[in-house]
Amino acid sequence: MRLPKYKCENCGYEESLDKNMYFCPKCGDPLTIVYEENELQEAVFKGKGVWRYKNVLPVNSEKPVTLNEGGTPLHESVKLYEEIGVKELRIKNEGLNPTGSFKDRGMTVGVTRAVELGARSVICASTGNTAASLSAYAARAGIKSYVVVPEGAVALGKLAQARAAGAKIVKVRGNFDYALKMVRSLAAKTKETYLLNSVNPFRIEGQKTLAYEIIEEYGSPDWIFIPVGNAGNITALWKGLKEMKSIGMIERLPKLAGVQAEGASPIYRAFVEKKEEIIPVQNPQTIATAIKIGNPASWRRAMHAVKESGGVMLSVSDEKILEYQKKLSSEEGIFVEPASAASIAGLAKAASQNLVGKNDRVVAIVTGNGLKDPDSLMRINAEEVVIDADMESLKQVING
Ligand code: AN7
Repeated sequence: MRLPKYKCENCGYEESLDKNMYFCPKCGDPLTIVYEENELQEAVFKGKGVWRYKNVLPVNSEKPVTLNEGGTPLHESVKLYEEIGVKELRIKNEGLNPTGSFKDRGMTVGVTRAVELGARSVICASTGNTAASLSAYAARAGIKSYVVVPEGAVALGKLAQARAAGAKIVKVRGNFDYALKMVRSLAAKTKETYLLNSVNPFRIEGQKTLAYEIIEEYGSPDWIFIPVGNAGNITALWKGLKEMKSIGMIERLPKLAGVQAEGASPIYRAFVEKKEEIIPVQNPQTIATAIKIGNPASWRRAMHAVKESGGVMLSVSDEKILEYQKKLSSEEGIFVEPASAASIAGLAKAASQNLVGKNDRVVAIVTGNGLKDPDSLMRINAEEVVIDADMESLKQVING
């Protein structure tokens, strides 16, 4: 069996996985890990979660750094599917991963690679969830983690997780894009620390198992809707789907819809304006702090995925994000953070524009747990009363 290797999907450069690399030395794009067709076709899946797909993951360790990530539920929509107007809607609940977001799928593989390389520390820039995930896996591996975050722009739950895990938290006076630029330059200049943003191809490999799980459980839907920030997850989703096709698990690939928040939507803009390059948003703004990203590192791969699938990029307002965050809870019982609700808000928009039809079977990815960022919910109208501590008052409430 031939081993997987690095490949640059932009310019075709190839290199052995023995080297520690993140970016193409020729064109600077993030590298991808590719397999020979027969490596994929001969793969056997057993067990549960991310490591069920061990045969198509690029690490050999018998003892991966794991918290039993993956294997998340694909909930059947009981109400929203009808309200939105599609035949079926399944909601893949990535907020039920060990640290509460999809990042864990990538971190179990990424931190296992870091340990294989003998790294003594790991680092990431983050809007919060990457930091929460990396610090937990680093703690488990017994190595130091550094998380570089935009000061004042990370949800409380995520910061609490990183604090508890013992990460060194570096707060930058600037947004996520500056933080990522800084850790990228650091990783290029030093071998001391291992970079675990989604520009790291091992992260993408772990995250592609999202696609494997959906296909094994549900087959190929007509559409998959996914929130987009730095564009790593949509890249991973498309890679996983294409691998499933080459294995012969599906005949037809779904269309992808990548959903950005209106105030942080450079890929969406390039898509609708049919531009070859994105124009980074200098000062991104959205209540969905997880996807408050103006210069997505993997934009080119995201754009390619969406176009190749025959899908679309969409943008949704903060108002719609909050509306569908509430609806996901009150109509489906699924509590997600604002960025996650972008996928459902995007689906509702696509259906209202007849991009998605009444006969379509749709999967929407919700990426992070609502407990991460409860602040946004404290601003909405909810059924809340304060009563005196006596039975009469309680009876009055119950009886109207
Ligand atoms: C809940 O944690 O970028 O398009 O630094 O936390 O792969 O970036 C988080 C991203 C969607 C977007 N939903 O995924 C970070 C970070 C949630 C997220 C995204 C993020 P990508």
